Amino acid sequence: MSLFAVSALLALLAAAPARARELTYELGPVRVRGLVHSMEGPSASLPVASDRTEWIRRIRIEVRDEKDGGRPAPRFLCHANLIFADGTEPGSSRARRRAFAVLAPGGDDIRFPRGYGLPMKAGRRFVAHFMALSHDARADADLRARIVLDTQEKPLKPLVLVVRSVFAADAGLPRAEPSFRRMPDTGDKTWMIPPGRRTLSHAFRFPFSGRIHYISGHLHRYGLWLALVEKRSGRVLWRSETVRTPDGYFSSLPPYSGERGLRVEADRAYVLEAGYDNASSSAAAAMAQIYMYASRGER
Ligand SMILES: [Cu+2]
Repeated sequence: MSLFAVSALLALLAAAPARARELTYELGPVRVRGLVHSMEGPSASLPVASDRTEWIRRIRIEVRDEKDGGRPAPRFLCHANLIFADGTEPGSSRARRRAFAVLAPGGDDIRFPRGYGLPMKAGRRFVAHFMALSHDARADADLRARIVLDTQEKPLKPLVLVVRSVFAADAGLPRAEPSFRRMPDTGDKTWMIPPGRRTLSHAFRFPFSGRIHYISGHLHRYGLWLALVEKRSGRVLWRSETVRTPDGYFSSLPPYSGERGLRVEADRAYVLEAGYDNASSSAAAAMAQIYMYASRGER
């Protein structure tokens, strides 16, 4: 082998391990006119299958308004999900569908800590889904969403998404209407919060022991904070205060990201807590959700 061949091979080996690439999914356009409530907006779905086994290191979404010269319009994001499809088409049986990544207002760019990622097996089918909303009665937008995945072939430690929500029953509040009449499985995750301050909570058991390496969350307008608490000891594992955007309509929750992670035990109870202060004089539709990306079995 010539010296040139050896150095070419070495260069190839140095480049080969990661084999990073960017995957882009274009969704839309969807049309938004006037007020559109959360979870009731127009949506777009795209069935996808990965052509190789790879690992997602970062997920982000860009929402643009074609009527506004293609300018970024993140205020129209309700949510975007990557959902394992397992043979079902968008809109058909939901029984085996499970989101493995969720992007929500203020949490539209997920970067996992070094060494961790979401596995995507070659040939596994999933759906990229985007839903719009509008807090603006004068809105008139044609929206396109671009979901971008940064991936690599070199294996990372796998993360599993665990989602938990405060339900209307937990909060002792009526569920939002007319939302969700057609989505009975998710219906009572949106409820009507009366004026004033209150703390809402939902107790749950973590489905496995391991470490949480990334947390994002979702609150509606008037949301103040979100926290993950160990029920018995009252120890706060994570708490994030909302940062209000200038328009005051949605607020972002700074995420948690850590290589060390937060230890969780399968046999232990945890509580999702959310603080709200409805400053208006009438009840408002609200939600509280946490998206925990955890590695199973890590001590
Ligand atoms: Cu919501």
